[in-house]
Amino acid sequence: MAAAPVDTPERQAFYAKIDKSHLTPLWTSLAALITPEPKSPCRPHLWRYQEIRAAMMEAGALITAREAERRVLVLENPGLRGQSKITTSLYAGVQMVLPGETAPAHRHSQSALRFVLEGSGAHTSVDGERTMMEVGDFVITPSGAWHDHGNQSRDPMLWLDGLDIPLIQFLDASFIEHHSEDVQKLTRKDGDSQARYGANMLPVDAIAGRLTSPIFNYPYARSRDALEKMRRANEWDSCHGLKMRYTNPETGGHAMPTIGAFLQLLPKGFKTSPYRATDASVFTAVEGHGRSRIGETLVEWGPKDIFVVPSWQKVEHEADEDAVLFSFSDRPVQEKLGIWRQNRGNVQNVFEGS
Ligand code: GTQ
Repeated sequence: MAAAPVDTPERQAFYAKIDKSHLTPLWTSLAALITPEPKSPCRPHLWRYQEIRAAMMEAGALITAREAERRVLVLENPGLRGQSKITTSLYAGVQMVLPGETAPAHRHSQSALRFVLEGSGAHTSVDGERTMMEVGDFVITPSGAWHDHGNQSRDPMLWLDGLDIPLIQFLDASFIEHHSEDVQKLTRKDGDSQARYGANMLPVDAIAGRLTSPIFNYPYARSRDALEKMRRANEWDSCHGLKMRYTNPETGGHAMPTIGAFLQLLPKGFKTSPYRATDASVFTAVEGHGRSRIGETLVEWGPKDIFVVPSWQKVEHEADEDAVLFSFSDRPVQEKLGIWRQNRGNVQNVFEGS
């Protein structure tokens, strides 16, 4: 790598002079701008669910879902404090809706996912259809879709929110609109999108043009069952165990254009080979206990704990018992731009990538 040119009094005087014209030399910052490999301020970190939950219960006594609009505690990466980011491109938070509460209808440019952590039978409505949510369900809200959340069950409901807020902020493309009613009108029966798109069939004239999946709840029972059925017949991937991607049935692509989501099974005693990829990932355990080495950091996880693996840091997972991990990342964005890369095992980085 070329060394940065040295500073001389003449050069410094020149930099100071052109600074007034909003000009700056490239040669003093080139090495920091175009790095030989990803260098992120994003750090590995784990949040214990019990700690988040305790804080959330306190928040529940301080503010209603209606007043807050969304009663969420944001998971801020320790390397990115004050920016509402869990990775450089993605936002994550834990949201709580208490029995009887409504989080009022709005729509925005940002795409959102929910992964249910606790509770049963609260609902979210997306573009005129309601879905009941259970632990482990993966629920999406496309860019521009009206959505409101409600809880008519007896227990608090908590879920992990993942949004592309930092990405949309970076692009200066954010819009939000508030509905005239707190609760949008339902125009479709519960289960309608599942019936039309979730049976390995499509409406006859379906056009594969939509960027977001028309299915907006991927129930845990079905995803888990798929992993269970595959476990004996399929070979374990040395880096991932058994890992599946949530898809848009119209295209076979990711469920959303900006956020990819995954569910993986790690059998008891399984230790994955080192793996790294350019998409930083947010993980939460659904079942089981284990640990992950992320670069130099070791995190011990159990159900509902949330942890983050920064871009290009080597990760190895180990499960003490059969474990299921949910994860999400900006992989669809990087794939579309042709910049996504991975290294499997101890293969060294080569420019050709994967
Ligand atoms: O549920 O619509 O965590 O708009 C952040 C922004 C959740 C939501 C968040 C949101 C939502």
